[in-house]
Amino acid sequence: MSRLHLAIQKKGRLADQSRDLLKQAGIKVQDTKTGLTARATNFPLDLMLVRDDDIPTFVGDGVCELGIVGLNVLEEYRLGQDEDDVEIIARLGFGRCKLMIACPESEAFDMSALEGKRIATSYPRMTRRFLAESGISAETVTMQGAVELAPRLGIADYVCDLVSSGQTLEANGLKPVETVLESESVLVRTLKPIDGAMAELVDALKARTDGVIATSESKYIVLNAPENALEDITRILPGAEAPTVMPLLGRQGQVAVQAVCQESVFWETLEQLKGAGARDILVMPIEKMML
Ligand code: PRT
Ligand code: ZN
Repeated sequence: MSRLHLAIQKKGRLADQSRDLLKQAGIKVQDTKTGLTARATNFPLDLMLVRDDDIPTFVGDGVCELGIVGLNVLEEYRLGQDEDDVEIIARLGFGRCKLMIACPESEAFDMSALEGKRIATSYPRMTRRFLAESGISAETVTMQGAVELAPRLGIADYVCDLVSSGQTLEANGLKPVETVLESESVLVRTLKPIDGAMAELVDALKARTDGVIATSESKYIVLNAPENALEDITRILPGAEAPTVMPLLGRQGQVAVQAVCQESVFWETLEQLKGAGARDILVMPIEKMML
């Protein structure tokens, strides 16, 4: 019987969350013996545990049908290919960060300042594309790590690097000024032909991960309200289509409302619902969902 191959990061920022996603999708993974592969015991799936930079190549070559990788790594890879051999099939919402141009903290930055300057980055193709699209001619200096040190070392004037909290830039006297890419982890699939049985497994795995992503944000909400407040209440419920409305026994003009909210439900939402006339509001997590 065919088995799917999924490439994930072995160690690093995406490793735990990639494994958590599989766990939430009900897939149990055996401890690895070789350190290179790991086998799922209740789904026909083998994991390839690799460096994140190698994931697009594994998937592009068709060695793995699927991979989980940062959009930043994927885009840089794609820009180096003549033809796409990998496609994104889901955005996973973790590993969020931005690829940004940063300049010395004291500088009053303006895009034209980049003209003729040197920019240190681990993402030369994306940086060059950004510069070209902005009509700037500047030089990129490719570094594999410690990019934030480049201005202080006199290697470059600016940097183009990943930022999440911004602490690393700040500690190096730099500030982020322009966004080149907004990144998060994505599930990718090979564009190499795969046989029908394998394609079915890809769909089955994707249906499960889609369900996990949908439930992580979704909540089930139940409340009572006067019938004449229904219009307002439906408008306030975040991402809820066609809520169920039922009469309340013995309470004329009052109804119970049930809905699946596909977006986060905040305290502010509950306050607004109460303000619109809702009472006895319950918000419950959804354990599983198949769309
Ligand atoms: O060994 P391997 O090659 O697999 O791992 P790696 O060292 O290349 O990557 P890793 O584990 O650091 O990151 C994997 C992926 O996580 C990246 O490709 C991004 O998609 C994502 N990600 C999310 C980040 C960050 N946030 C991030 N903050 N990757 C790197 N950083 C760096 C950033 O460049 C800065 O230097 O972390 C530092 C701290 O960031 P601040 O802004 O919070 O200070
Ligand atoms: Zn890497």
